[in-house]
Amino acid sequence: MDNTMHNKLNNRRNFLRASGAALLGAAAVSRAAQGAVPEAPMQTTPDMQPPLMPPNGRPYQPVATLNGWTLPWRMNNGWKEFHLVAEPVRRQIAPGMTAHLWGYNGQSPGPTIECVEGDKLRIFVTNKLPEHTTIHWHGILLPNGMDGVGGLTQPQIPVGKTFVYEFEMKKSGTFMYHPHADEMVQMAMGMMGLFIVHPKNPNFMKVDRDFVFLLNSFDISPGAATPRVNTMLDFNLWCWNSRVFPAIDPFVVRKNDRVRIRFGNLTMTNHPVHMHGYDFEVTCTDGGWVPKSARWPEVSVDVAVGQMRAFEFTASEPGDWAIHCHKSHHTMNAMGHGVPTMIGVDHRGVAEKILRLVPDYMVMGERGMADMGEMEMPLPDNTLPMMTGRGPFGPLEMGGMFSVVKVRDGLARNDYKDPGWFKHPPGTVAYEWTGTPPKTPRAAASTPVTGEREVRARKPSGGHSGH
Ligand SMILES: [Cu+2]
Repeated sequence: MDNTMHNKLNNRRNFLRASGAALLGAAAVSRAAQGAVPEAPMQTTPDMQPPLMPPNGRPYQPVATLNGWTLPWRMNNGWKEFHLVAEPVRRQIAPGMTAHLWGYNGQSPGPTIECVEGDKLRIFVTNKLPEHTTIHWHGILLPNGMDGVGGLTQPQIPVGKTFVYEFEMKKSGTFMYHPHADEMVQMAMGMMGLFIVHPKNPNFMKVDRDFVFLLNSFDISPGAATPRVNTMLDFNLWCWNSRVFPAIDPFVVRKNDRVRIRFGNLTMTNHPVHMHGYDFEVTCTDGGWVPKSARWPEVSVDVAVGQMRAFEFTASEPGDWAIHCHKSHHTMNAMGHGVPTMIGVDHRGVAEKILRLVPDYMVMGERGMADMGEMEMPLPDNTLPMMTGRGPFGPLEMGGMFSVVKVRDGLARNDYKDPGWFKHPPGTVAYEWTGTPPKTPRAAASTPVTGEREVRARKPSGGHSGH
C-alpha cells in the first residue's frame, strides 16, 4: 500500500472516530446485524389485525390497516429492525376467490411499517421470489443509496439473498413501499405496502382512529387465479388492500372520534374517493402535512397514480356511510367489458340456454344491470359475482372499491369490530308515498310517437379502453 492510500484510510478512520455517536453506532450495529437477521413474522389471514400498540420506542397512536397488519420490529442498540420477505402468496380477494400473488410476509399488500420521526430504521429484505427484486421507499427522504432503484442506486437483490436498508426518519407522514425492479410485473402481482411515520410529538395531528389502505387492481380472468401482468388499463378487480367489497373491512368509528383516512394509489389510473355524510379536509399528501391555512373542504378526493392522500373529519353523525371510488366501473367485480348493452331486450330464455354451454357467459339484464345483483348466476370456480353484498334493505349492487364508514355511539376506544348494520331512528329512512298520483299533463313534443319503432343500432365492440 502506498503512503497516500495509507493516509487516506487513516484519515477516514479518524473521521469515523470523531464523527459522533450516530455514525459509530451505525458501524457497530451493522457488524452485529450480519450474524443475526431478525425474525420475519408472517400473516396467513386477510382479516384486519388490531392496531399494534408500540411496545417500545417513542409513543404514538397506531394506524388500522384495512384487511392488514403492522410488521412487528425489534430494537437493536437504538435501531428499529424489521424483516420483509418478498415471496409468492395466496391472498383471498373475497370469500370465494383466492388469487396467486406476490407479496411480503405471507400477504399482499405486505405488512404496514410504522415508526416515528427521528427513528433509525434497519430493514432486512429477503428475496424468495423466482426473480430479483428491490424495495423503493416511496416518498421517504433518505440517502440516495437506500432508495431501492435496481440498477440505479443498488444492485438487484438476487433470488435467495438478503439486503439491508438503513435510514433515519427525517419527517412524519404517509408513505408506501414497492419494488423498483421488473416493476410492471411485480406491482401487477401485488407487491406493495404502506409506510407510516408518526410525528415525534404525539399531540401533533392527533386523531382517535387512523385508517390506511392502498388502492390496487388486478386482471384475473374468470376461473383463473394469477393476474395477467401485461394488462395496462382494463383491470377487472378494483381493490383496496387486495380485497373487494363486500370483503373490505368497514371503517368502524366511535361517535365524535376525530378520524383520519389515508390511502395510496398503486393502480394504473386515478380514483376519486368519495365519502358520504360528511365533508372533510385533506390534511396530508405524500409530500407531508398540509398546513391549516392551505386545507380546503371536500366530499371527494382524487388520488392520482403513485399519490397518497389523507383526509380528516369529526364523526358527529351516526350511520352507515358509503365510501367508494366514484368511477362506477370500479365498484364492480370481474366483468367482461365486451358485454353489449341489452336494456330493452328480453333475453332471459336465451341466456339460460347459453349458460348451459358457456358457463362464464354474462349478459346485461334487459332492465339495466341491477338484475345482476339479484340473479344467482352460475359462475366458474374462483370467480366473484360482479355486484354483490347485501345490506339491511337488500342487495347493495356494489363490488370492488366500496366500503362503509360505520359511525356508532358508545363503542369502546379501540374497538374495531363490525357493529352490524345501523339501526335508523324511527322516521329517518326514505319511505314510499302511497297516495293517488295526480294526472301529469305532458308537453306535446315529448309524447312518444305511436305506430313507429325506434331503430336500434349497436356499434361493434372493441374500441373501449381507458377508465
Ligand atoms: Cu376508481
